[in-house]
Amino acid sequence: MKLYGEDNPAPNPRRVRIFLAEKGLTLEQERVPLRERAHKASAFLEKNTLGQVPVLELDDGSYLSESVSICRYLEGLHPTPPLFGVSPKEQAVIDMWIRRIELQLMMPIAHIWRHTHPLTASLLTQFTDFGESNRAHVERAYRWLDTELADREFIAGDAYSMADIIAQTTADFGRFIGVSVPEDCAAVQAWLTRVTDRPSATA
Ligand SMILES: N[C@@H](CCC(=O)N[C@@H](CS)C(=O)NCC(=O)O)C(=O)O
Repeated sequence: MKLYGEDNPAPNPRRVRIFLAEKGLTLEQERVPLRERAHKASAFLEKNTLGQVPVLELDDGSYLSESVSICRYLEGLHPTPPLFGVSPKEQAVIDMWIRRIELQLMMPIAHIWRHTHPLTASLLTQFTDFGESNRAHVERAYRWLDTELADREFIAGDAYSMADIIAQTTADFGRFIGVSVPEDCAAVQAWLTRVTDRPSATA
């Protein structure tokens, strides 16, 4: 197997690297430099027609994209420690939180990135008012998450899971583009410190 990705701050390839670190796994890796548009070259589009990283090349020569799907596949091969839950309820709750973080937090942060940031200005027509309007969505999402995290250690419950990886990579990317967790969201700040203290956070 071989993992195609990009260095930080790209959040989606980092999800898989943190997952691998939590599992104690290593994979052959190849960098796809996004600034050089290597992800849109025909050789890479053969691996993922969307031209996005990460992509996992399987031993049978086929390719898997979507960071969560790649991690689910690796979880199937290496179930311990479980990061997608074990019981049907644990699995559903973690899945719910992955979707909630992606839709409530990652999406507005992505809109701010795409529609206001100088690094993406040449890639699309930016609607800066729309981009800016998403700052309020991010703040609302963090305040909601703060109430959710008031009485538990991790995003989906008492155990660290893939939902924490999604939220951590999202929060760190948000900070990179200048959208940080509000200072007074104490529970989110404490959770972020907890996940940042894990050795996997350096991935
Ligand atoms: N839903 C995909 C998103 C992948 C994605 O957007 N990756 C970014 C890098 S963090 C990328 O390749 N962007 C280039 C593009 O979308 O053209 C996943 O979870 O893997």
